[in-house]
Amino acid sequence: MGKTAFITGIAGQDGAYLAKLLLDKGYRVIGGARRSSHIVTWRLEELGALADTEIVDLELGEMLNIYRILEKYQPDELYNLGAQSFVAASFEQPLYTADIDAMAVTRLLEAIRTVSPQTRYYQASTSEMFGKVVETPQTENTPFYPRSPYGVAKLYGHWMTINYREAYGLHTSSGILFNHESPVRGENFVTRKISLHLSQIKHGMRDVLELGNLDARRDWGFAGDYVEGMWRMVQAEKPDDYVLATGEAHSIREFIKYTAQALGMAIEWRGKGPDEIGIDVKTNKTIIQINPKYYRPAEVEHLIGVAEKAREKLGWTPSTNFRELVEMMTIADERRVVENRVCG
Ligand code: NAP
Ligand code: G4F
Repeated sequence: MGKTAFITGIAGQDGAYLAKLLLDKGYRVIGGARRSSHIVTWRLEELGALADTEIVDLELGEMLNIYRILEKYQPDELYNLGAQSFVAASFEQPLYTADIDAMAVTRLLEAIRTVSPQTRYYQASTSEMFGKVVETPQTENTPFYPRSPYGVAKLYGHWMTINYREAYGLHTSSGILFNHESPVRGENFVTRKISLHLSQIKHGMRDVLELGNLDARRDWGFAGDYVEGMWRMVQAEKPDDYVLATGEAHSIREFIKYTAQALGMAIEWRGKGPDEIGIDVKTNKTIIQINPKYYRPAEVEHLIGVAEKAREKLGWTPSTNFRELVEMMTIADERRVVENRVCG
């Protein structure tokens, strides 16, 4: 019999890629999704993982819901990917973010400790915990300095994961993952917003792309590579914490440049700060503007990670570079726009 894995946040980007990876490895995959008027299934469908994934109701705010799931399924592995994962929203909803991104980790770990202690646990930690970075590049040993309610909540979950490993001997690992993207990334995140909106502009379905800070730099990798790293952490004999990153950082401006190139467009920048605009060189129209509503109360300016420990101990390396990632996302979004398909 194959192993059973439970994935929280099955409806999200990483949930879909991980479900596909585990199904291909012969796992029984059970995914937790929030009960609402409809469950988001397009990502699983697009990756060909919907038919074989068992979806059950899971609200990470509900202790007994979590407890009953652990008691019933006794999974070999649990991947906690569910979260309020949008950094900007965490400034408006700090308490909700703390409940789902911090407290729910303790709910899961308590349920594992009580009714399913053999379950191996993966915690989706984040490079946002480095925030206002105290050293560059960042490794597992870099001190944390979170800059958003999201980063603070995730840091609590990270330390709880370590604490349950040390206190109770549970197999709990934490992946400190730098930004990872894909054609099924949520539309609010800056990469997908750019690939989708510029595709719509090219095909006359939108006039302007509105953005915030164009100078922020991120270490962007491909989600498909990163879920492989999660799985490798859980297979390791000893639980531990690992950075997954590409080791390259790029600005939002560069992401725009390469997206435009993939669409056969070119952008010319004029002006400064909130008055900066991006002009389509072919049509001479303003197609990019700054809207200060997208500025954050506290910004993370520059993240770049070193995944040397994951390479050495897990044999993990990313397979997709920045240019390939941008092209993959842009090609997928332009096709959706041309075919008039909504994926978001
Ligand atoms: P995502 O697309 O936003 O997926 C998160 C999932 O969590 C969504 O399906 C969401 O459900 C679910 N969720 C939210 N609140 C919930 C609740 N109260 N109860 C149950 N489920 C809930 O995020 P992702 O990009 O796949 O990221 C996966 C995990 O990795 C997250 O924990 C994120 O914080 C972390 N992370 C992501 C990155 C990255 O760059 N992608 C980097 C580092 C860490 P709905 O579909 O109903 O909204
Ligand atoms: O795409 P973002 O919203 O991602 P962010 O904040 O880096 O968070 C993502 O990565 C984290 C890992 O480091 C995850 F933990 C987290 O769950 C999430 O997946 O923003 C990236 C950058 C920011 O500096 C933001 O200020 O893009 C800048 N930006 C500029 N204009 C914008 C926009 N971000 C968004 N979402 N929308 C804009 O219009």
